Amino acid sequence: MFGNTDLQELVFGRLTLEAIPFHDPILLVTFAVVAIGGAALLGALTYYRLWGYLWTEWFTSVDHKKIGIMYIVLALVMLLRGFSDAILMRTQQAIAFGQVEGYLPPHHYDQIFTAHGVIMIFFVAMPFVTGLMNFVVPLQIGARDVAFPFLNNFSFWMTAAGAVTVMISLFVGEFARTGWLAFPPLSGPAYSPGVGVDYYIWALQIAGIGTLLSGINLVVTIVKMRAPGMSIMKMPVFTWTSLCTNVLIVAAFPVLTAVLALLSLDRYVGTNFFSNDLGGNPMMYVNLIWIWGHPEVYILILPAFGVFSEVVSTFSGKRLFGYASMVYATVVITILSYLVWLHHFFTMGSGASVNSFFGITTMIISIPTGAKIFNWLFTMYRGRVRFEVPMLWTMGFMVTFTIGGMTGVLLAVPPADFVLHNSLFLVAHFHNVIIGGVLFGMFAGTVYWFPKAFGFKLDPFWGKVSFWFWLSGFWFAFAPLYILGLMGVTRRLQHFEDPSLQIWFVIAAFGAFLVLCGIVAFILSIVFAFVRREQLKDVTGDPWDGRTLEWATSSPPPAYNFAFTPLVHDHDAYSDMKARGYKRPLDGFKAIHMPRNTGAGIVLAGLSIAFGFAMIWYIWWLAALSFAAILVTAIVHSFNYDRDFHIPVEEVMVEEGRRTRALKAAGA
Ligand SMILES: [Cu+2]
Repeated sequence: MFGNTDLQELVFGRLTLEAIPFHDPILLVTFAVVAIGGAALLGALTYYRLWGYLWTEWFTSVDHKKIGIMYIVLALVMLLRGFSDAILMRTQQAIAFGQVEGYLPPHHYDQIFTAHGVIMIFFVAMPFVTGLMNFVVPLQIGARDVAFPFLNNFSFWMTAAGAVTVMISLFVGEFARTGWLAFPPLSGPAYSPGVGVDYYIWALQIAGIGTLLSGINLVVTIVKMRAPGMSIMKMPVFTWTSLCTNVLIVAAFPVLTAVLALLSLDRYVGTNFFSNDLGGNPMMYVNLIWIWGHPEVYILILPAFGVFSEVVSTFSGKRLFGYASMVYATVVITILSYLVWLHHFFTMGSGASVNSFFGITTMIISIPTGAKIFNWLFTMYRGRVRFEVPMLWTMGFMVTFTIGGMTGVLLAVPPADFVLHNSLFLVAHFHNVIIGGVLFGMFAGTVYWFPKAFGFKLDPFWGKVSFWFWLSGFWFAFAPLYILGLMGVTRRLQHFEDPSLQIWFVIAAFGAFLVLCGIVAFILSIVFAFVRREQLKDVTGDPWDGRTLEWATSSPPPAYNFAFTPLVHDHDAYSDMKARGYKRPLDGFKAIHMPRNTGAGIVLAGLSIAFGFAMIWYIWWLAALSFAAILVTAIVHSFNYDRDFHIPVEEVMVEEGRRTRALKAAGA
């Protein structure tokens, strides 16, 4: 079969049996676990005849609520992968001192920190944020769905396809060893001739299409599909932060696509955009990728800020303090986030004037951010604060993120950054703001809106356990890194000589173990929610005494969200409706126009994986074939006119009647 090298190359490109890591015990064990777990899952789905249900009700669904839930499931699954990489790194750094080499050789360790960063940002934080926005925004603005339902389904599957491409690199070939931003010339063909960087490029390009399209989708939805009366200064704060986030996605992600395309040209056709010679300029790559990279961190944190605004005002039982200043702060942060990117490489040598400019703009960002913190505190002031689980995550955020923000301002001082650049202090800082900010925000939002999505709350006991393990685990894991960074310890080291440092890495490893307990407890809070759903059930549709429009619907909301498009008078639309004595309509229903589910999204994403894999391994016939199939599928779908239907008025009446009766029975 592999006798004739030309034929072999023609058919399999550079893919050979050597690509399968039979020699690596860690990967063999991982493969065995994934294979057995996967087989068990597939077997159970087949045995319980769930494929049909999954295909028609979920995989092909164009319902923003279901797509939102699928994004969050993807984020939680990838969190397990991304966190197992973290545990591998923490244990290696806790033991690899002096004569002890540890169990991860350098080339494997480099892949792990690269994959960890890529997965946590692109396949955990991004799907988490996009999932929450997808589920909540149309409900908050009184819309039936997003502007482009099919595009929404396709965007989700392209994100999932990117995640699958990264996972394939675990068992076929290798992943990049360059760090999560793949700086050239290390990521160029001269220093990374293998498939690792190509996996990186194609996984991000495929997922990037999904992200950009969902960004466009949500911007159009928020601008064009708000309920009557909801002027922009009557939009809920979560919707405002989502609007700014998606504007940043539309502005920043094309830069990532372009810079990765230029790197691909260097790798595939031998151009010299980012090489060290022949006119290439590696720092151009670093500038371009951080022109995307810094807005990216605000793409992640702004929706979390939106979650905290909703949670604080709901659980303080008060209007949000300083609504207008909250909106202005969000817009100012959005604009400034595009003017700070060079603080990621003050050490490039661009001179005092340029560094001072970027140092000052970076410090200025802390002002609108600080304004938000004070607005949340003033909202709680004299409020009847209920410390339900979402509020616990919010309190944890306020303390943790503020400290992370302060170390950020410290790093924004170029002379200080010259000392701390690429040290463990920097690693502690960005985990401080991403875990303490984005992740705590996503957990708060998930616990807050879960009863809206499923009709029952997450288990509060395990929810609280998860919070306390995460909060204590975070500080045990990263406080030592701040200290090690101040002692000059560099990031991304696989082995150490100085034994006096070891105690700090052991404490950090203990912290990672506590976070693992936090993850397990979070999963248990979901499992026990389903087990105890009768006790945790909420028929009112408003388990927290919410203030914004999504709480006016029942839980879970009907596929069409609202039988009648609501009229809005205030950004706390639902509290206002309740104050005006809002009564659910009992008649006057109409048939409702709805888009039909379609399999085109998942098929196109599947073909994109095949195309990416073929490009990575130089299997040109497969690349051409899959590309042609993508074009044909897209064209066929565009001619499929049977794309929508009407829910008959009788069905709407039955649905609304059932809900009105349930509410009455609950005394709501
Ligand atoms: Cu930055």
